[in-house]
Amino acid sequence: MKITEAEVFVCCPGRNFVTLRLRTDDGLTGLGDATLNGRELAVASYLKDHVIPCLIGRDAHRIEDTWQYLYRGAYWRRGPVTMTAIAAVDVALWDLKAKAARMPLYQLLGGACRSGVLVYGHANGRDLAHTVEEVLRYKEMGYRAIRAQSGIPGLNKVYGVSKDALFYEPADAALPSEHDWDTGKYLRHTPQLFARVREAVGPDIHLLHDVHHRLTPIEAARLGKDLEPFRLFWMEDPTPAENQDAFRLIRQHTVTPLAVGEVFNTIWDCKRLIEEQLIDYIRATVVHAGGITHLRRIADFAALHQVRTGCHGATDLSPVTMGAALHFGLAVPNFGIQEYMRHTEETDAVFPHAYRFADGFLHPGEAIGHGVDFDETLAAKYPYRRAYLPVNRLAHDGTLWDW
Ligand code: KDG
Ligand code: MG
Repeated sequence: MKITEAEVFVCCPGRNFVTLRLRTDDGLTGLGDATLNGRELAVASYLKDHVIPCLIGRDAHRIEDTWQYLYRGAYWRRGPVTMTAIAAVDVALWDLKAKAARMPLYQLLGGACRSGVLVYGHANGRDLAHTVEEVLRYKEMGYRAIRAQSGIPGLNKVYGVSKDALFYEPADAALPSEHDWDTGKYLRHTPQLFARVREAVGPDIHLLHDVHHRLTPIEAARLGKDLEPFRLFWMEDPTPAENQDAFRLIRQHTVTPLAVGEVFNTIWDCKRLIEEQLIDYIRATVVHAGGITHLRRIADFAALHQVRTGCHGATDLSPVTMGAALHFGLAVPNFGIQEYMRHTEETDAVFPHAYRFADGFLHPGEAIGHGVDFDETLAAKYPYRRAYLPVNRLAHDGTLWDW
């Protein structure tokens, strides 16, 4: 099964996506997602200019060897652009192998370990009352796990609070929009939010919250402590994780479970966090952490330390990634939860897929491969539009802050 053709498509059906399509001499096609939010064209160029010339003529069955070839062979290792490009090739190759075997991908990964993939949805509101309403709406739709984010009185624009009911899009402008931040207001508001939400949904719904890297370690420790009575499933990205020791400090103060890693690219980014059991869930994902081949390695390492998976699944991860992540989530032993932000109808039409939501779970379906397709003709109607993630500034003096 030799690779005869490789093409990169950049399209914007509601938001930007980069898609890699490989074709083989026996007429099969495999798809990989190469979307890196706000930096899409860098990955498209990395693939077109540097990776594709090395792929033509290679044996598509040699997935691990191709991974090593692209990772070690490039000499320049790691980083979001490189690892997203490698992921796109890797997922396309797994898709091809599963199609050649005429099996759904999860069967090649060892078969199902569970009946479905538990997902969490995103409820976000302008204020406390609106957020409670949104959480109840998600409960009504069948979700068993719900992330809650709320606007904060006195702040203009805050991460995680969107205009649309179901589709949340942080890359919302042709130049970065500006968000406000005030740690004191946030630390006072968030425990009130979860007190209201927990009271409204009862004890059985899993509740999650994303801090989005905006606290210092000691502030995060305070928040974790204040949220303990509401028994969160996790507190996500409490502080930036470049300094992995920061998590030891948070851990010393709170039993609120911690999740981190949506911006991680390799096992090296999470090594200390996992081996010292400083986190509970690892959020690295198929598309930004080197594909299924590398994510499996991270998950196996995490399993040794009782850390479970909690893969990133925002709208900027295309349906191709969602499909691949669901096969992975069905088969991986130490699965925790999968994020599921619904895509727009335009996106779903460009990427027809076999996965389905029912009763709080997603199932990847029984189509061969990863079960996600790409409508090239329809995609051509949605050309790339430059879109940036926002920046965050302290409200009182404009200092640039983490977001
Ligand atoms: O591209 C960035 C988004 O994917 C990210 O901001 C979403 O934090 C996020 C999440 O938890 O889904
Ligand atoms: Mg997040």
